[in-house]
Amino acid sequence: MPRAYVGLGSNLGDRESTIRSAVAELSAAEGVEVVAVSALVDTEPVGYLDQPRFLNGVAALETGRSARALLDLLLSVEARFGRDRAAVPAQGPRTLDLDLLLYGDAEIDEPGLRIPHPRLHERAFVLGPLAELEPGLEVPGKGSIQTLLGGLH
Ligand code: PH2
Ligand code: MG
Ligand code: MG
Repeated sequence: MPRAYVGLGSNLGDRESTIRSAVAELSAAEGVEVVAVSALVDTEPVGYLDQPRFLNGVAALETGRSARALLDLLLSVEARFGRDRAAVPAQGPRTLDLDLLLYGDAEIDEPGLRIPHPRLHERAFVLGPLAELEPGLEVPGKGSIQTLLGGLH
């Protein structure tokens, strides 16, 4: 079964409780086993700066679902936790953000589904938790997680 990594983010409401509940929903979903969750870290907003601080982490999953079916699950969990994609700018505040970062060693470029996640390699709040879970990780098409982390400084 492929191992997938999901970025966890929240900057509205009770951030930790939302993220923990969302991870529990992923665990309960058919065809998904949550095998590890990184530490959750408090981070400065990146990109769109005028918004509250985020809590970020990464979950490692084993899944029998296709990448597309996993993405659909992530979007449905986001929606259940009150994320309204129409209400705020794309990079703006949200109760819950679940990003499909990696799906095994797949490289996918389809409408709505790009893997590895296109901004993964430039975001410390993703690379740090990924390296905590899998220090020897290779990001398809981008190189080792350690090299990517080193390149941020
Ligand atoms: N997500 C964004 C934009 N900026 N900044 C931090 N620190 N954490 C995020 O998860 C984040 C962000 C869009 O998805
Ligand atoms: Mg997202
Ligand atoms: Mg995101």
